[in-house]
Amino acid sequence: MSSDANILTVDPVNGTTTATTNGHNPVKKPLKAGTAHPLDPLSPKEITAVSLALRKYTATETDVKAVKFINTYLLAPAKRDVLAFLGIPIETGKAPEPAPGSLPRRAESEYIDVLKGDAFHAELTLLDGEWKVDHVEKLPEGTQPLITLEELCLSEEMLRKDARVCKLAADVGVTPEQLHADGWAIGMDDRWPLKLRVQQCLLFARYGKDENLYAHPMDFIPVLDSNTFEVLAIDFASHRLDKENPPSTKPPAMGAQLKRERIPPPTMKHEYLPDLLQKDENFPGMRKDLKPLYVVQPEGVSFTMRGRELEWQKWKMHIGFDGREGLVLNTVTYNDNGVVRPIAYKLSVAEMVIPYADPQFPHPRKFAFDVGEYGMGTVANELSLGCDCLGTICYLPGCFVGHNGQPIIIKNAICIHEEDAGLLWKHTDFRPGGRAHSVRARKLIISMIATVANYEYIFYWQFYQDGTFELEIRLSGILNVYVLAEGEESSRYSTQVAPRIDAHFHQHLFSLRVDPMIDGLKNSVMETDVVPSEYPTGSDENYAGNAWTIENKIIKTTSEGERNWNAETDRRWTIVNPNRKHYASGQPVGYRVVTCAFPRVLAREGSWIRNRAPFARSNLWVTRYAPGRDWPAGKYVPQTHVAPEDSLEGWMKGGESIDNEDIILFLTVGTNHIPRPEEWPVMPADMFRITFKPVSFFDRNPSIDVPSTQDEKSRHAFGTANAPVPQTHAVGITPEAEAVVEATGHGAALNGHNGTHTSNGANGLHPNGTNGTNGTTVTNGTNGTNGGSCCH
Ligand SMILES: [Cu+2]
Repeated sequence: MSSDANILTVDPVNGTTTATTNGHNPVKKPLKAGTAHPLDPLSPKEITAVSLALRKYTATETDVKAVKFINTYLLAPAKRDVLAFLGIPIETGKAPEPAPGSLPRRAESEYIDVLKGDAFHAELTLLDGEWKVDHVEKLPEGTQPLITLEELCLSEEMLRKDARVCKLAADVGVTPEQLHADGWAIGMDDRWPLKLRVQQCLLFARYGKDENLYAHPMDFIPVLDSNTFEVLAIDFASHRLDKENPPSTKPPAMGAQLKRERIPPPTMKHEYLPDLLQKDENFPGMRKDLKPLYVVQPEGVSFTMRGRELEWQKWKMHIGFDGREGLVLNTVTYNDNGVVRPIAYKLSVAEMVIPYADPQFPHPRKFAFDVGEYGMGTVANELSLGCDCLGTICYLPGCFVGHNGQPIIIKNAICIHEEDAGLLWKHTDFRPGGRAHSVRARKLIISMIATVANYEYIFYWQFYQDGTFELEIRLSGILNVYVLAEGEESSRYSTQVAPRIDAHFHQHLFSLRVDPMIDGLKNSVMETDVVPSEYPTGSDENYAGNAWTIENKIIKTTSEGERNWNAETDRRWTIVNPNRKHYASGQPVGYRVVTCAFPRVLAREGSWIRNRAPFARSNLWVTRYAPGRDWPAGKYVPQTHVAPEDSLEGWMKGGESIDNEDIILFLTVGTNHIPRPEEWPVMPADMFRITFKPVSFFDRNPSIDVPSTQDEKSRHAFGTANAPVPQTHAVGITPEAEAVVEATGHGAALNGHNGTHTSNGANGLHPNGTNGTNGTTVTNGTNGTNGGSCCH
């Protein structure tokens, strides 16, 4: 931990915020204890109380004998009530609606009768300090709420006790203790009635403590009942050594056995933990040439927290959390010189699906919905100070319900901190004597990391001083792999990343739900194509042929609300408020979606994946907001065969107006992942961003008022302004090598140290010469930023 660490923490039970220096001495009392925001997630105490109320209800009103709780979460008050309660106007410039005296505190819960397998949904209200059950609904047969982390973990334990599984493992030299299972949703498999709650278990062997078990994939995949943990089937993928008789990709009938040889797991180790790596005699050792790099904020952070409400650089928002979506942002507003301007009511990753490409049974069952099947919040990491985020950190807790009804608390589920973000803007007047001015950017990052079995998803919501905000998603962790037999080659659908370790191609398709309120609730979406002029070269309208322009189109109804990106026309979408126009551009105020991360599902029409995840077929969906329109693939996702009517496709029907209405957007973003050997045994993070940029929203550059301050801690790397050193240092040349360079004179000749290099010329006319930053006497021009402030 840095000695300068100044830590803000939130009491995971009461939600109060405290600040400490060095993690020990309180320097500030809670900003406001137990600050009540109507979208605050259920506290651990509330989750306990809800469970208790439901236990009482089932004991007295029903014949259910034993339940396991699956998910308990806030049932949010109506949108307009929340805005009125918070004093946020539903139209910029107008007074907020009259605040309700109080808002009901309500909760939803799903639980399962473990004896009969029935699933229930309940709604409760807090009345006079006590949770009352409003109603309980038995869900239609076959409806399965989230698969829980506990169910996934229990699968491993139960498989080790199954004689058939142990025998199959022993046949390839794996003991029960070495057997490890990653529980997955079943995806699709018609061999069992939907009422059974089923999971498939991808198996791996682990031969030593903490070692990388994914290096030892096993060849069989048991299917389990998640309530009774009975092993229902054991599936094998065929292997392709017999090229004359390639196996069918059709799933086998129940009980059918494939004619195939067993494949023992590869035993070669592929470690990533340093202590285990060091045991490998071929490992050259950890790098030793990295010097410390600290992120230090000696005066503390520039943001304030009031409960879970954050304010930073004119931005204000509420940071929510639930077991299903994990990190969510609510009621995002921007204070534009005293005018509170609503931007978004809610921002969240509402769904995602990871379809794998290999058609050979049982691999097509791999298309996990990591939000709707597992819950991104339930697998959120306990973040570690000085490791996951650097600098001065505020953590927020997350909480969800366990099978027993008790809360499971992640103390540091969400990290909030600031980072330098490079240059915000700069201009140099290139004329002799002209001034240079540079302003550095700061970003505020609100992050969460979720581990879904082998993968890590790292979510960064980032806010900037120029009114931009974005979601950056990083993908790390370990590739999902299957075993190859000796001599078996990868198929067309995978990469052999290490001997006999086959990583299937797959997609990561996220559904980003945006509930906008750009200067108010009434918004539209404008589609813009960038196109060449329709007038030919040589024509009166376009003689030189240079003309190009934009074509704007407002998406009017849900019939045209399903849109796709077009790289050729550099298509972009802007969420606009048609009721407010920019004073100069005449365009409606808006926020534009900027990203190239627009893959679409590659599975064919009629595929299992497309039927269950229609959202993945298109990049943008715009529909009307209505309470409950939260889950693009449906509220209950596990074991669906098609997305239910109450999901995104259903909400697009009827041709409702989405122009100047309260709308929501679902953006399908992500990556096509073709595994590389360099992503083995652990993936360097892949990354993409979805950026929301103000367009005609602010009168001018809203960051014009960001001060330019010279960082007092910045230093010359290898000398001082008065004692310049050869730039050979800057490229990491060792002193010994440098001596050689100087002796030959090449260093001086190459880098202009002698003042003769033209690009660093002393006449001050070359742009590089006019604004040098290294403070040396010769290599700078006449008006550089050297040695002074960033502003001259
Ligand atoms: Cu991937």
